[in-house]
Amino acid sequence: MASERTYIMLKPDCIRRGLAGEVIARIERKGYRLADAKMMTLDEPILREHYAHLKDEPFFPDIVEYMTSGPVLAMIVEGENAIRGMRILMGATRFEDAEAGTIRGDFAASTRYNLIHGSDSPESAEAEIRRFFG
Ligand code: YYY
Ligand code: MG
Repeated sequence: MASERTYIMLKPDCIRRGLAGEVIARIERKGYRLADAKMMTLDEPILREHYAHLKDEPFFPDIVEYMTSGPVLAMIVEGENAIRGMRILMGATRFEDAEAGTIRGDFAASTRYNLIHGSDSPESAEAEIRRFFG
């Protein structure tokens, strides 16, 4: 399979807890490459686009509050099968389902404060890289 690019974002709790280095090390040890990275502070309009599939959920305002609470590290991660591979490395969305050995399984004790975002399909990877890197 050809090399893929996926959009990965270390969320505010990951930065605040000083876990960015640990998470990036796991990504690199897996064999993926960091193609680009930048610190950003998000605002509500970009989150309305990024989390459009959740905008009618009762917890959407909490997500916005959390995701704007501090800087994130936006990254483009590259490698063979990187989109699906990064989802496996991250672990399940619901923290109680995230297996030990995954990033969320090892470091997250909450579904909201789950450290990391990763694109869930080739279509969203393309849209998200465009959204955050232009
Ligand atoms: O792609 P992924 O992050 O694994 O899950 P999504 O279903 O896209 O949800 C995005 C984000 O929303 C999730 O990482 C945490 C938050 N969230 C939440 O706070 N409570 C839920 N019940 C579901 C999702
Ligand atoms: Mg998602």
